[in-house]
Amino acid sequence: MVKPNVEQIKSDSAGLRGSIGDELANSDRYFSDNAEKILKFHGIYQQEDREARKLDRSADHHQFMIRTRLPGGQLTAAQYIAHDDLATTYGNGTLRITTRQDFQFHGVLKGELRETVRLLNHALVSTLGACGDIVRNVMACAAPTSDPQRLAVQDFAFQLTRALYPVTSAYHQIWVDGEELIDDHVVEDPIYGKTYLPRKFKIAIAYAGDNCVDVYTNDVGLVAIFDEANTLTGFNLLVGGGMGMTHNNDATYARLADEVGFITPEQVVETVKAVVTIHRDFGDRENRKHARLKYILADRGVEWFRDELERRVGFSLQPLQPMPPFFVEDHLGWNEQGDGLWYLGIPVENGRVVDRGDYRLRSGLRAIIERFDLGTRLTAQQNILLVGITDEQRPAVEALITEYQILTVQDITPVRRNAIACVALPTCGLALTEAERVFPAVIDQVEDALDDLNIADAGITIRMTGCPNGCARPYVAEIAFVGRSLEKYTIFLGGNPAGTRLAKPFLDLVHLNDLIPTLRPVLTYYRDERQADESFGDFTLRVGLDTLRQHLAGEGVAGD
Ligand code: SRM
Ligand code: SF4
Repeated sequence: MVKPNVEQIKSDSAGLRGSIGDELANSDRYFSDNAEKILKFHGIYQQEDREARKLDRSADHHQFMIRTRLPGGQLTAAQYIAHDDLATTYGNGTLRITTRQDFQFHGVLKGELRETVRLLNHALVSTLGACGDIVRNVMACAAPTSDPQRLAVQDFAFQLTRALYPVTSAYHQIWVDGEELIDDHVVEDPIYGKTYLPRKFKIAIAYAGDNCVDVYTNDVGLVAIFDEANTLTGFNLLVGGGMGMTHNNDATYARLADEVGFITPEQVVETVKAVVTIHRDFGDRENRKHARLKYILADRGVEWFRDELERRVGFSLQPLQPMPPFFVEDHLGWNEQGDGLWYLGIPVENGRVVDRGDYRLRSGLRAIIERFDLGTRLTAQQNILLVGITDEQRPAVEALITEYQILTVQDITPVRRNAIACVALPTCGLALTEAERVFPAVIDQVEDALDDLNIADAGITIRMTGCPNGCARPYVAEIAFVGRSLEKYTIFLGGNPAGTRLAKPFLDLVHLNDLIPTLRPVLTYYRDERQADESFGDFTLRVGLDTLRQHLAGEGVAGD
């Protein structure tokens, strides 16, 4: 059978309807290939529990992942509680904070999809556009602030979401109203047209100096620039970042966004819309592996891109404004909001909100949020911020943290604090190896090694993914373990703590059990030879990966 062509399926979908409505009504536990592709635009992925399938191939293991779309990672207390309720009723009893500040439910069955999405919408949470060839969740620094200039920056996450939201009545008809689908309602989307974008499109907004959203890894990055009086003057526009690549395919690669120019706050929405239309019009619709905006920048060059953008918006971009060096502020611990209130950033290992034994993170978060009616923010490092806490509430919040044995930032090492892993097995259909489930034990080993070497305070950024698609943005980490084949990983080294430099492949096909033993001599070398305040990533770059390889082979400086 000929594989369905995604472009044709999108075009035939009548404004993202496809056959979803009809197929929801049948008794199958899964959707057809064509419907599955359109379902993604509604924030829903058809998956299988790959472990259960391995154990019993005769049974049907279809289940669904639902991703909610939360601009800037912001949720009210009621929205958080709605997520938490649904994780129990229809999910697998956990909530997963994603690397783009969203929540995911796993393990939802087909017959439960409509009710889950309907209840989310009742809580004013949408899943439309969380996945698919469209603008995804717009990221922004999650830290609450009362500074109007900084609030204005965060508000662009909402303005851009609204401006780039798909125009379709299908979503409400299918999931919320449950009406019969009437094709007369089809309106062609003014930005996306009938075929939407050639591929996904990602936007992030950062404050100059704080790269907590990994701004250079996005299709569009906006870096807010303030003048000496702390007034927002505009944004440096970055275009063409992306992480996804395929092993053994040099035509695919991770790329950092180019710095294209400076725009005023009034020009932001129009400019980003125009960038989206350039992707729409020039993106590769033949080869999905070459369809991201980054390849347009790489193939045609930044000068071409700037000209095309200026032609579309009708004004010239200003020269890039100077920016202070980036660092990453993860917003964990107790912090002042500036309005007399506090926010508390709580680390969530790999974003999995779950109760495990005495560590009752999920129950504890719910208890705190419910009792004090606290808003929440999800961060791009997969952590959660509880916001709007008064001086008087602080002791009671801390008592609940202790009661539920929730780990705070004081309880974890710098290396665990900076660690991120993607979901991978058992739900991700593309995973070649484990990530989230094995990563805590890998970090245990790193902690032991750093402790032995007396450098326990080294907050090396380490990320792991189950395949090269890059969902935990591994290629900007100082150390990355990227799933390669059964239990084996490619090790990348050389990103920096600020997330503004790409790591390079160091060793290939290293077994999970050998990752840290293999790197231990490099860590020892780092301890012995690093310069004052030199990060691990900078050290690997200075020394060079070839020297480090020779070192490992016993040809260079003696190891441990
Ligand atoms: Fe991702 C596909 C999970 C952030 C690059 N990603 C997937 C799928 C949907 C697998 C699939 O297509 O069947 C994964 C679902 C796993 C599961 O069971 O839940 C998945 N991606 C995730 C999340 C949940 C990882 C996490 O641990 O948090 C993140 C959800 C973000 C969100 O809320 O929207 C997630 N994915 C990313 C990022 C990071 C980012 O956006 O900042 C990237 C790299 C940046 C980029 O896009 O270049 C990323 N995901 C990919 C790719 C490679 C795209 C490419 O250009 O090659 C795929 C595969 C694809 O699209 O074909 C992918
Ligand atoms: Fe799945 Fe690969 Fe993304 Fe991990 S990086 S969630 S394995 S697609």
